[in-house]
Parts: sequence; C-alpha cells; structure tokens
Amino acid sequence: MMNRTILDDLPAGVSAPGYDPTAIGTGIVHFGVGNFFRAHEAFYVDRCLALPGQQGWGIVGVGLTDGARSAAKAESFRAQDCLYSLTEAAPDGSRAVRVIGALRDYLLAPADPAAVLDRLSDPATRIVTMTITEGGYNIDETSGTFRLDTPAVRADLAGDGLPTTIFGFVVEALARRRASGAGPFTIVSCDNLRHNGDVARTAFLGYARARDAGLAAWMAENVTFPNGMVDRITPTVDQAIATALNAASGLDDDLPLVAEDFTQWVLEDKFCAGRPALEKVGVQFVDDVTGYEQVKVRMLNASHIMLAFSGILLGYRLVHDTLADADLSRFVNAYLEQDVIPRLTAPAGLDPEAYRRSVLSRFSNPAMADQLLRIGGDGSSKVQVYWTETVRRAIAADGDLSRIAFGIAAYLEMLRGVDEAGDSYTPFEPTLDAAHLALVRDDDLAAALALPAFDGWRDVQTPALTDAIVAARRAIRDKGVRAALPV
Ligand code: CS2
Repeated sequence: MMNRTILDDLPAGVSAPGYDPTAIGTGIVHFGVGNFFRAHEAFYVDRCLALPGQQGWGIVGVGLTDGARSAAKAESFRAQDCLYSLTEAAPDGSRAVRVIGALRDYLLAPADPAAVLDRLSDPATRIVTMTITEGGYNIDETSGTFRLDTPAVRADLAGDGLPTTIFGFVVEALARRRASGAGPFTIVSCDNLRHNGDVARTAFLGYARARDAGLAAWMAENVTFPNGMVDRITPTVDQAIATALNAASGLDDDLPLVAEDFTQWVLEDKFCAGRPALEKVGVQFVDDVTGYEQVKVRMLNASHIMLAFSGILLGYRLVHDTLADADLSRFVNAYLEQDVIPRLTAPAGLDPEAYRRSVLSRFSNPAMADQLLRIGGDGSSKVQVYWTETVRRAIAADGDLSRIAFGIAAYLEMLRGVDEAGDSYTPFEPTLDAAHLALVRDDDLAAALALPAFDGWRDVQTPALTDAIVAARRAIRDKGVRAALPV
C-alpha cells in the first residue's frame, strides 16, 4: 500500500507532487470524489499547490453515498494519506505517471455528517466544488426549477436531523457562516451541463428559499456560481486495469487512475472568496463560457452517447473499437458535420472542424479502453443535456431528422438490455423506474417517447420526429443497427 512515506522513494518515472502534501492547508471542499474529479480538478490544483503562495488550496473530498463500496474507498484514502497515482496516456502510446497530493482529507458524509458541516463552516473553506452527475441537481427539466418533492430533499428541509443531500449540507453551512461572519464561499459545478453554474445556482437557491427566504436572499447577493466547461476522458478502473497500471508504474496503489493526456477547464472568473492561481496551470478564464460548453456538450458528449448506444447494440463494449467500425465512424461524423456544427455558435478562435477531428482522435485512443456502458449510463439525464439543443434546432430549421431520430431509437433499443448477438448487459439508469422501463418494452414503439429523457423538446416534438424514431426502432429490430444507419 502506498502512503506518504513513498514520496521519498518513488519508482523511476513516477513524478512526485512539487510540494510537501503534509504541509498544506485546505481551502476547497469537493463533493463526489470520482475518477473524473481526481484526474481533472485535483490534477490542476495539484500543480497549483507547487507554486509560491498557493499552499492553502488543498482539497477535502466528501462522499455522499453509503454502503460497502464507499466505506472501502474511504478506507483506501485513509490508508494512503489520500495520495493516488494518475497515469496520463496519449494516443501514441506514451505515458506519464504522477502522484497527486491535492486531496488532503476524505470524509464520508453518511458516517460523519457533523464533520462535513464543520469543514464547510470553517472560514478556511473558500470554494465548494462538485461532480454529482448531470442528473444530480434535482432540477425539473420541464419547469427548470428545483424539485422540492423528492424524499431526501423533503427530509433535509424538515430539518429533524443532520442533512444527507448536498443541498442540505451546503445551505446549512452557509447559514452558519452567515451567522458567524465567516462569509460566503464560491460554488463551482464541474458537471457537463449547459450553464452548470446557473443550474447550481437554481438548485442551491431553490433549496434555500424553501428553508429560509432571508438566507436565500443573502446567498443570492453573496455566493457566486461561475459557469465552467470541464473536459477529460477518465475511464472506470476495474481490478484488471488497476493491476496493469500498478505493474507499469511500480506502485502499489489501491486507487490508481488513468486518463487521456488531453485536459481542459474553461471557467468564469467569479470567485467571491478568492481562488487558487489556476490560470498559471492551464485553466482558461473567460467572461462567458457559453460557447465553449455548447461546443463541448453538443459535439463531444453528444457524439459519445450516440456512439455508445449504437455500439452497445452492435456488440461493442469499448469506445475505440466502436469508432474503428467504418459504418459507425461515418455515422457519427455525419451527425457532427450536418446536424451539429452548422447550428453552433463557437467562441472566437475555436474551429469546430478542428474540434471534431480532435474529439474523434481522442475517442480512438486505445489506452483509454473506455467503456460504452459507462458513457451510455444515465442516458436519461445525458440525452436531455447533450441532445436537446440539437433536436430543437433541427426541428426549428425544418432540417433532416434522420440521424438524431436514429440516435434516439438506438437509445431506446439499447435500454432493452440485449444486443444484436443476444448477449445481455445491464444499462445503468439510476433515474428510471419499472414503469419507465415498461414503456420501453411496450408494443407501441412511440410509447417510450413519454420518458423524461425527451422532456427538453416535448413542447416542439413533431409527428415527423415521432414517426422517424418509430421507423428507426423498427428498422433496427428488422434489419439490425448497421443496415438501419441513416448514412
Ligand atoms: C462522457 C463523459 O459520460 C459521458 O457521456 O461523454 O464522461 C466524457 O468522457 C467527459 O465528459 C469527457 O470530458
């Protein structure tokens, strides 16, 4: 097991943090310590901590979920002094391994909620960041408002115990900070959402309003929610991958991580209580992040799920294998070139054609061995975020709906859990219940269009789109994905 003693004697080729991790303070609390956070935000902060005057910005991670897996992860972090290794793997096969020291503590909220509140209320905490997934903000897509009716939110609002939701924790901590004079902190969403800062604002203010109008007004005035675009492909690491990563690095890491060599973080510079010098380590600060997030979500994430749904049905399990299939590669290129790029407003200096090439080359990186079931997982939330604008624009322009209809059809067919060869798999759909899944199996192939995934364009849905989706589902069943592809 690795821990801080290993830093004195790292295997050849492994870089150490450029600072002493035991000597830094913590100014950031992060909710949702998944692989993406560990390879992205923690990677940037890690490099910042090595710069003069930046030693107060270590991160305290918070896990919100209960259960054996979370407990095991917490135990590994504890045993390793929260250190872990990141392997950055380029498409040409070259690799770099570094030990990341930015995570300084890890708290499991269900086990010790009071410790989480203490940390959030501490004046040293000046930024709260989060990766809680696209669907984690508890927003009703049709009304665009925070849902107060979910059991966990109701229980937190009733306030008869310590909170369990991120909304409960953050808003309670802000109430304490307002009372103590510790002041606000900045709230930064690192999820792939359109205007993720605005969404976070809607969520946290929505919760706060239901709790205490005065506190909500104080938050609206003092807390900032910068929008940001985050990007780095970070696959799931199973036991076999972990063993291979450790064999290559020479480390004995319980929590090794692999990510592509590409990474990007574009942020609005709206930090109400200070921030690390992230601009010195590659974070781009811009006045308006809209164009960047539009390009990223509508091109990268949208084509990623398009590939995942169709690829899974064809029996593929990994992204780079799917893209090596000439028919699927042609299809996803046509989708980007004809349906997405013409309707984008890219920021100055960003060439969507070059971006398309770069995205597809990143997808073909074999070192990622990225899982289609991960990419296609939680499709219900992702479809809403990644496809809605493209569908709405195609309908408004009276454009060709065949490719997007095919993508929607592939999503619905994929949800049935059996590929064309008859092999089963389990789609990961945390927000769909049995009644939703029954709609997918309904003989009426249009019935599934009632799923929440399609709420974002329900008000403009046309019979032509419905017909195209039903026809594509039928074609996939009758002829198979390959023959049913619209290009
Ligand atoms: C993927 C993302 O889950 C998805 O749909 O597109 O996890 C993707 O790998 C990241 O957004 C890349 O930055």
